[in-house]
Amino acid sequence: MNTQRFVLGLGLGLALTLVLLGAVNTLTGPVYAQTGGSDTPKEKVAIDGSHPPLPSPGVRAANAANGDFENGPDGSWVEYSAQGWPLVVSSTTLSAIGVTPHSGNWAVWLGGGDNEVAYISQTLTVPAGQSMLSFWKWISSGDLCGYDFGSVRINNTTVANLDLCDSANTSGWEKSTINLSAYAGQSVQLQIRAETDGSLNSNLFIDDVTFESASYTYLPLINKNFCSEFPGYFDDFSDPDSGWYTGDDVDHTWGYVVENEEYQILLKNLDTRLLVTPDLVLPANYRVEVDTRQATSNPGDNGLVFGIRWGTDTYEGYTLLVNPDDQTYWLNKRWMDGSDTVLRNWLYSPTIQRGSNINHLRVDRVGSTIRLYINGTLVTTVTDGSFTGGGRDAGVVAYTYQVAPIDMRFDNFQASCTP
Ligand SMILES: [Ca+2]
Ligand SMILES: [Ca+2]
Ligand SMILES: [Ca+2]
Repeated sequence: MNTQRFVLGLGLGLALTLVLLGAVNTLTGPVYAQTGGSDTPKEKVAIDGSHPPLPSPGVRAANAANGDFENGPDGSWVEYSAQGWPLVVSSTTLSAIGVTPHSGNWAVWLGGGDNEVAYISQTLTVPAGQSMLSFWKWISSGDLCGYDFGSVRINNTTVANLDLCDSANTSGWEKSTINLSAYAGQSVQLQIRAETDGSLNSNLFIDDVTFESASYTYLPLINKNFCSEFPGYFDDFSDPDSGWYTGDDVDHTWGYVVENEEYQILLKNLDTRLLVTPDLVLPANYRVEVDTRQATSNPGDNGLVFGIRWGTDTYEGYTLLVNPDDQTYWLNKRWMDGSDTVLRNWLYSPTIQRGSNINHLRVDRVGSTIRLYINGTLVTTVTDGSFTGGGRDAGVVAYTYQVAPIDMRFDNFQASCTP
């Protein structure tokens, strides 16, 4: 999806049927009271289990053009060689030197001679949900370290160095991954480069340049609460270029509302829902909070997602929804296979502001404990050992409920450490 990572239409996979009076009977607190409403049992929107279509394909398709080089030298990549050599080369050329492309029949050959400066470059948008640049490299050098160099540059700033020397030889294809989340959502110039000195040859072969989800890189950080390495995240949406996804399709519109300095999820039809994240890499213990409101009188559900880990066209994590119409909240966890486990099933809380008033939602995740706060009041504490460890993502979400369209707004989205 992702955005992959960042935007996905959701399917609950469960029929969410709620009889409010039944739920109220289980409460020991205030009796359910709803002014202007009906005491007759209501149903949440029944979900038929089918997934709504994913948001527009453009959201997730922002990979490098001709990233596998299978179109040959089609101009997608600028090629520069001080020696005037072609850089996107075919397997015919490569097989002569014992190299097989990582994919297909084409790859990039940088270096291969003395006093060479060579690079391929392309202007592209770093996908906000898939800001991990990945590529396959093959280093073959006869030099000592310190003379020939490879690098990856963004806007002519080096973001990664590759030593081209004997002790760095890969003896085959090896994958590199570089975190470009600092550039998420931005149009940048990507350059992959090699420079050689006056003796002892070095080669850098490149293939399959693409972007991936940051979640693939979380493994080494599991169980490490790298709070000191997490600077915190805050967005008041005053800058419409702050990197959140924007888009529009038949069921959803998502993006900045510039005049209000808010982020919007507009759901146009029933049985639709959307979650969006800014591609966070959270520490193991964290706090996520946001201000939510429904901008029209049409009621729906809005909330937070957290503990998110993205897969290919799917994700796992928690969803907190608040319904400002009937002052209820719901917490579930969704597994990577799309199944759900409901942890709190539409419980009433008088702290939830009704109508179009702002609700401040906050989740504290500490170890296996989840605390949910609404407008500063602790409404529930959940012990659940799933989706723990560092490296997970969080964001905002909206669901339709009974009527469409609904227009949900989000502001002051914040993530911070809770050591
Ligand atoms: Ca290829
Ligand atoms: Ca050299
Ligand atoms: Ca704002």
